[in-house]
Formats: sequence, structure tokens, C-alpha cells
Amino acid sequence: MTQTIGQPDRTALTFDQAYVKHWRNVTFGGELRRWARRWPGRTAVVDPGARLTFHQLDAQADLVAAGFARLGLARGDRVVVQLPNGADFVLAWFGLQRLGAVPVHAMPAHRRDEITHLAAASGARALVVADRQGRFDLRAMAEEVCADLRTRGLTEPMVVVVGEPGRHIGFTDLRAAGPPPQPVSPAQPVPGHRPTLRLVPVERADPDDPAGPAPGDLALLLISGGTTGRPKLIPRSHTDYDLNVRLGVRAAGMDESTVYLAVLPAGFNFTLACPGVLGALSVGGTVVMAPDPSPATAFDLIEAEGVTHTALTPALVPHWLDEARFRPQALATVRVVQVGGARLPDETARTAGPALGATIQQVYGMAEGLVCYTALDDPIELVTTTQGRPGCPDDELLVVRPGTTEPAQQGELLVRGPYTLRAYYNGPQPDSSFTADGFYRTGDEVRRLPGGHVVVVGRVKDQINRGGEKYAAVEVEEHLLQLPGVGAAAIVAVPDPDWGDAAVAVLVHDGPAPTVRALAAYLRGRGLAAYKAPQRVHLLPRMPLTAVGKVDKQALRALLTP
Ligand code: J2J
Repeated sequence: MTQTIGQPDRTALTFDQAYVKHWRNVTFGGELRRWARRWPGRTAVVDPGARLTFHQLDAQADLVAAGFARLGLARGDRVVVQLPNGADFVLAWFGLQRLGAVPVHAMPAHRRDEITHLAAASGARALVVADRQGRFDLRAMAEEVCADLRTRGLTEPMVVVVGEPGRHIGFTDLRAAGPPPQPVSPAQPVPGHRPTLRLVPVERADPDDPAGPAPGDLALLLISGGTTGRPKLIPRSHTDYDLNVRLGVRAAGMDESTVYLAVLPAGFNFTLACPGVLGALSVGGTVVMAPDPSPATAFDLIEAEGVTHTALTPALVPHWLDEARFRPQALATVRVVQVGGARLPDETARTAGPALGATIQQVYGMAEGLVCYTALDDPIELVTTTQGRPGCPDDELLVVRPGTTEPAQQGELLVRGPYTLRAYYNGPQPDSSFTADGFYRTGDEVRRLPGGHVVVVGRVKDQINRGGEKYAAVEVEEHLLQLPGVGAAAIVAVPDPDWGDAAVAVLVHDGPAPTVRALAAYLRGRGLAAYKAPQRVHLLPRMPLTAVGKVDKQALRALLTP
């Protein structure tokens, strides 16, 4: 039976009664309270400069929440968070959860253009950034973001800085009890502000946080890889995200003895909740935050902290294999290495387990919801050639001819389930990303084995997946079209042995081709993340078109792939 909940300012969301049994009446603020009561003295979070017990994490999250409240933030307010892996990420995240405010998960690689978009699309009232990233000054970037939003007449967020705040609000001051810090820009009402956005019908308060948000409320906004333009915002509620975490805990075999190393950005769905940071904390385990993704740093931390679980993208695996050749003993405590975010080549999957002395778990997930895992005791053949099975028995998977709902042996994967979104945040209605009956079109080309394992064979969406970092081709194409002399532009993914995809910029251009370096500099100047720069440039006298006049990417791919 399906039931529809009306949304005053959104299209109705439909959900299935069958899902209710999977959902718990919890919020992340209440969860942290319970964890702290159960394991007060255990180590929750470690980074090179901090070591917090569950009790300390809980108490400090209260201070952070109070600090945000003094700035004028309230339940339902969106806050763009762009922080490196560290205890401060966890503190900021739980502080916002306590308040019922909603973190919008930016990635560390994002730059002015992406952050401005995330702030605008979410109507963010604050931005939490680090002072700098290497030589790059994120405070200056935040100021440019604010100026841009101001010019467009949009909400100008307050800027909170972890590290040296400059003329902004210091995260350390925010946490200190005492008189309220002065916001640099006054808190402004946000047009269209909605205190609650019920995604799942769990309305009873969490008993451990009775004054907090409802479990069905919006808890966080993740970002989509993007297929048709800029990244879209993915609404996740406390309830559905809690389920996401629990399914991951079960699949990855986490328990009180778990020590999870966060190598990939903590704001990435995989790292945070599959089962990741939240999973480890939820069972009384410890989270170790790697300040950089290098194998050298990771191996040091593994040895020092006795890491049992971690998660990598396929692009990182060869580097770990190199390091493991020299320091195999460093990995003695590691039990499970999850790999996901892009297709892991079968051959790498085969060699990685023995070389790392750990069980490899393939994870095929998406910020939109569905996460598949190979089981820890799956036969090696399945672990090395498939991307696992869905985490929940009520995940409904359909394989269809792309763009249709006609069943196919191999085709586009559609999914519907108790932790998969039904609409993007403020998304268009109707939205071609969903079928009429609520299935999300993943844009991934898959086939399924008789036992239910999913094999990802390709992609029907026009997206580049550069070692797990994704972007819509059109996002870069739009910038390339603004270049003088460019008559037509296409970004085409071709196979790359190390990164999964290499992006080729195909240009119809008057005069000599711009170099890869020139394009990278140009896109950087436009405020784009570095991973969106193409790896090759290819000039053509004219762009091949399909019968309906679109750029024929298949023809281009055939032309570019020997
Ligand atoms: C092939 N493609 C994969 C895999 C993701 C866990 C793990 C990853 C993500 C993630 C995530 C893949 N093999 N093993 O959110 O919880 C590609 C698919 C998919 C898209 C989603 C998680 N694992 N992919 O990568 O939202 O194309 O999530 O649709 O960033 O990554 O990207 P994203």
C-alpha cells in the first residue's frame, strides 16, 4: 500500500508502508546523546591534533549548537560545510544536528563556482570553511562567494572559519561558552525558509532529544554527481540516513572494536554513512581522520591507531598496493577495505585482498540512496567481479532499457526504497530523474546475477567519473563555450587505466587548439574545482550530431577511443 504525504510547497512524496518497519524514531542529535551515555570514556574521534571521547564529543556538540544558535541559526537553516577531515568536521556536523540545522556537504576540492551554487541552491545562512587548504585561502573564496550572492540579491551567508578566522567568525570562539560572538553580516531571513521538511513520516520526537528536530525532518543535503547541469541537492532525513548507516554497519561487520580510518572526504556519503564515520560511532567504535589521502599518512595512522576498517576509491588502491609492498606489517590490524565510488577493475580487486591482507568489500552506492555491498563472506569470484547486493530487502531494483521502464537483461538501473530519495531538494516537477511511480533513474548501466548481485557495466548518464569525483559534462561544456573562438564544445569520457575516466575536451575552434594547461587555468579562473579540468583536447572541423541535433557523444567516444 502506498500513502502520500502532501507538501505545501513541493510535490507530494510517496512512500510505501512496508518501509515503516525499517525506520527508527531517532535523530543524529539524540543518537550522539545515547552513544555518549553508553560509552562515555571510549575514544570517538582522533585526528593529528585532537582526541575526543564520546562524552567530550557530546558536550562539545552542545557548545557548537549553542554557538550557532547565538549567531541566529535555527532549526531547518541550511549551512554549507566545507571542511577537511578532522575532529572539527565531526563537531560542526553534530553541532548542526543538535540544532536541527542542515549541513550541505561541499567537497574539499570545490571552489567558488561550486560553493556559490550550493549556497544559492540551498539558501544557506552560513558557510563553514577551513582557513586555508595548502596555499589556497578559503576565507578569500568565501568572501567572493558572499559577494557573488549579494550581487544576485540572494541570502548572504555568515562565514565561520576553522583555523585562523581573519575578519570572520572563528569556530573556536563559537564553541567557547560566553557572550555571543558578533556575526559579521546580520542574520537575514531566508526567502522560502521552511522550518521542517518531512521526508518520511516519522514525526514523534527522539526521546533523547525531545526539543530537537523530528526524525522525519531534513537532516542533511548531499550533492549529486550531476548529469544535466550543476549538482543537485539530495534531501536526507534523520530516519532514512539512520537506516543507511545501520545497513552499512551490518554489511561491513562493524562493532565496538572497530577503528575506522576516514581517508576520503568525510562529507562524502560513502565515508560518512556507508557505514563510515557514523557507522563506527554508532557501535562505540573510533573514527580516525586522515588529514590527507596519501598512503604514507594512512599507513602511519593505521599503525598508530590499530585501524580495522577503511574506504577507498579504486584510484587509490594501486597506491596502497605500492605502499603495502614496503610496509606490509603496517596493515596488520586491517580487516575490511571497502572500495567504491567508481568501478574497481576485476584484476585489481583480485590482487588487492591478499596484498593488503584484508577482506575487500565492493561498495556501489549513491548519495541519492541505494548502497550495494559485497558480503564479507561472499565467494572471491563475486567479490572481484560484482558490486554487491542492495543493503535492504525493500530496495526495489529494476533493470530497464535506458530512458524507458521496459525490462532488460542489461540496462539502466532504477531504484526505489526506504532510504532512496523521491525528489531532489527544490527539484523540478516533474523530474525526468524519476519514473511516474517514484523510481530513481541511476543513469548506471548494470546487469544482475541470479543471486541478486549487481554488476556495473557502464553508464548512460552524461557524466565524468574521475576516480570517484563526478561532474556533469554539460557543466564544463558551458564554460568552454564562452571561450573566444570556440564554436562548439563537448566533454567526452574515455577510459583511463588509473582514474576510470579521462575527460577529452572536443572543440570546434578557430585557430590553434588551446592546451590542456590553458584550459585548466581558464576553468580554475572561472571558479571550478580542479578535477573538472579535461585531460586532453581534440579539435574537430565540425561536431557530429545525432538525428535530433544533439552532440553525438557515442560517435565522439568511438573516434577518441582507439
Ligand atoms: C561503479 N560505479 C560506482 C562502484 C559508485 C558508497 C559508495 C560510493 C558512493 C558514490 C556512495 C560505484 N562501481 N562500486 O554514495 O554511499 C558511481 C555510479 C553511481 C555514482 C554515485 C556510497 N560506486 N559508482 O560514489 O553519489 O555511477 O556516490 O551512480 O558520489 O557513482 O556517485 P556518488
